[in-house]
Amino acid sequence: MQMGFRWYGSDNDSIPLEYIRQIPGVSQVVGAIFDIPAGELWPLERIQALVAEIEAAGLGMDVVESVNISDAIKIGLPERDRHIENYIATIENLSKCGVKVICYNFMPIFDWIRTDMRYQLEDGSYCLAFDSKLVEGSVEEVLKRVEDNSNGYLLPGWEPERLADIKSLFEAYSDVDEKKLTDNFRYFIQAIMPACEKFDVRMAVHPDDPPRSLFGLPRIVKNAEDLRVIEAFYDSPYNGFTLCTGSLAENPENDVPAIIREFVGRDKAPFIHARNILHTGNGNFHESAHLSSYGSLDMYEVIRAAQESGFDGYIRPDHGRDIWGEQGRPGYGLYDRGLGIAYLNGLWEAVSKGSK
Ligand SMILES: [Mn+2]
Repeated sequence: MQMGFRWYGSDNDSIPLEYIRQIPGVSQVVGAIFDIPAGELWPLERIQALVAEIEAAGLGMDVVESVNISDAIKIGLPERDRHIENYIATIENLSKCGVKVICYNFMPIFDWIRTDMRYQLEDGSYCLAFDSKLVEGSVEEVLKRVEDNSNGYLLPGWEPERLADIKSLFEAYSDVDEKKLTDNFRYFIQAIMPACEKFDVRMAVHPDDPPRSLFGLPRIVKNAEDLRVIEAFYDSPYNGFTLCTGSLAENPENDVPAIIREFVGRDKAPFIHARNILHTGNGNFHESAHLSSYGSLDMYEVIRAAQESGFDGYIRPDHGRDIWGEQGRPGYGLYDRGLGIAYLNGLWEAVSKGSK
C-alpha cells in the first residue's frame, strides 16, 4: 500500500508540498494538470515539470487524478476519435514520466454533486453535505447554491466556462440514456486498452458521486453490478476501478467491504479513496471525520477487506472537513486529511499485525 494526498498544483493549492511530505506515511502526491480541456493532449514537458516539482519535495506521482473524458466521448460525437487519439498520446506521455494509474470518471456533465459546501457539524467543523430535497429544484438553482458555498475555489468538474452554457450541455446529452452511455464507455475502453497495456498505465474509473441519477442524467458506475459490466468491456488489470468508499456508501445498499473484496481480489482496483459519510435519512448524508464512530462506514472493515484481498495499490484520504480555523478548498484542506491519513495508517498496521 502506498499512501497519497491529492494536490492541485503550486498555483492552485494553498498547501505546500513540504507540508504533505511531513504527514507520516505519505509517499505519493495524486496530481493533475488542471488547465488542459478534456479531449486535448497533455504535453510531455508539462507533465515532466509537475513530476520534477513533486520529486524535488521527496514525493512521487504514480497516480493522476484525473485525465478527464470529454463530452464528445461520452455523447459519442464524431470528434471523439480525435479525443481518444489525444487520450492515448497522453497515456504514453504519462507513462514516460512514471505514472502507473489514471483515476477518471464517466459521469455526464457533473463530476460530483453536493448541495452544501460548508455544512457545519456539531463540533464547529465544516464539511460537504447532500440534501436530496435541494436537487429537486432547477439545475441553475443548485449550481448557484454550490458556487455561493465554495469559498471562491474552483471545484473540479465545475469549471464555469463549461457550466455557463448548461442548457446546451443538457441538450447535447438529451438522447444519451444508460445504454448509449454504456456503449460509448465500452468504445472508449476498447480503443485505449492496447495503449494502457503497452505503456503499463492502469485505468481506474471512479464511481458516480452520488451513485444515482440526478436531473434525469444517466449514471452507470453505481454499484457492484455496474462495475462487473464495465469489467467485461475488456477483462484486464488495466481496465479497473478507483474504489471510493464514500461515493459507494452514499447508497446504503452498497456493501463497500464486499465490493473491495470482489474487485481487489480480481486485481481490478489499483486505487482506493477512503472517506466516511453519515446517512441522515431520506437519502441525505454529510461527510464526516474518517473514524468509524463518526460515520456510517466501518473503516476497520474497509481496511481489513483491502488487506485480506491482497491490496498493494495506492490509497488516499478522500475529502476532509475544515477544522482548526482552516478555510481550504472544500473537502481538500490539510488538517483533517492529515488526521485521516494517521487513522488509516493506524488501521492498516493494526490489521496487518492482528492477522499474523
Ligand atoms: Mn472519491
